[in-house]
Amino acid sequence: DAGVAADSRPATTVLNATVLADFESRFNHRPAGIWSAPGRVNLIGEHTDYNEGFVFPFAIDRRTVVALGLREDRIIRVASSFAAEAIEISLDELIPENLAGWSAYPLGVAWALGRFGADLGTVPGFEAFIDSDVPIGAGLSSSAAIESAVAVALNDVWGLGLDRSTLAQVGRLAENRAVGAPTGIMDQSASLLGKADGGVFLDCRSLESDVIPLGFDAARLDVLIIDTRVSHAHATGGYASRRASCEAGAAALGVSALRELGLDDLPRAAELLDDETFRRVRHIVTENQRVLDTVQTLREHGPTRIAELLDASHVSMRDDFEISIPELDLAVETARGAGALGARMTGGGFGGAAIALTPRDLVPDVEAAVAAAFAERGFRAPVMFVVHAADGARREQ
Ligand code: GAF
Repeated sequence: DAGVAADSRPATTVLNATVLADFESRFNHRPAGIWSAPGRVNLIGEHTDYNEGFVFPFAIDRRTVVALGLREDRIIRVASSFAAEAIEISLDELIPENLAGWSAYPLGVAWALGRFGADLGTVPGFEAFIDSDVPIGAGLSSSAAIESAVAVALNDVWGLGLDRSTLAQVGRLAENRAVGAPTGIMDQSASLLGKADGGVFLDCRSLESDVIPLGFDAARLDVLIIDTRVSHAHATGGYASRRASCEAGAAALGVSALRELGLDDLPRAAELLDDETFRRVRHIVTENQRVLDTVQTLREHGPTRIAELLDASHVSMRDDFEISIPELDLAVETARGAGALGARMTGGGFGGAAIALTPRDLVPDVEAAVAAAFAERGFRAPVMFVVHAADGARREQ
């Protein structure tokens, strides 16, 4: 597979070995085990999760790995390959206000488990070492991968018996309260519920989910990631303001969440709302419909036919929700011009990556065309690689 061969990321087995060695040299004993969780890419359904709508992401073959062992006291120590210093905190001091930086992700999960049944007054402390090959800041949910890996690890060693859907809520609570990003439930759900070659069709209101076979391999299609390397920050700015617009639109239209609106409601919304709020609402309503149409099309006609829905999703994010940037628009347009069947920005927006559903043989052509177009416009060179749908969080050893 040309796309994968060009990609020099270490396999999870390599990550497992290095994380084990790093844990042992940092903490001087063997961990209780090693757990991992993948990043995700969203195929379609953007900003619909916190509107209680539908999403259709898949877990990718890039993973975060955590080696973790229990202590006999109340101390937690976390270390990682992305920071020199280990962070230490007592379980007695574990509140969101005390957490900051990268360690807010793993420590936030430990705190959030306390809200979902763990008795933080009696559980033992632990040590953890984290490593990852999920690119950071590319919109591939490196943060949800950390949260999900730590959530499954602590669920095991603390003997909590929580199911995957609950662990996704734990990760989301950590992200919202400890990290301070007002995100929805999609990323953690994809990381925990994903399956090889399957997309996670999730109803973000009921939290019911279904894994739908993607069939990309049989159709000789690849999902090419085009990472613009323009970094995005969910905790501030545009993401929160889009969320606020959706809430204002729902309130003005008398519904508890935009999920309750269908295409038929748009004429009334156009009359009642200002132009900008209306366009925000229209994106959510049409995007929810596109998720449903994508799943149905996939089931009835296979993956080639979903391409036009991906294109329509990008136009809606560019023009109505206004979360795209020139680099993402260029990536999408160039990929389509060079043979991708459909393309869209993916994730929260304002930076990050686009995806291009591309016939496998044309992946090199699309990569070359996008690289040339970025150079011509004077944009920073993008990073491109193919991803495959992979299994969700699991115990490795
Ligand atoms: C980010 C958030 F974390 C998700 O919850 C989701 O809202 C997404 O942006 C946009 O679809 O990844």
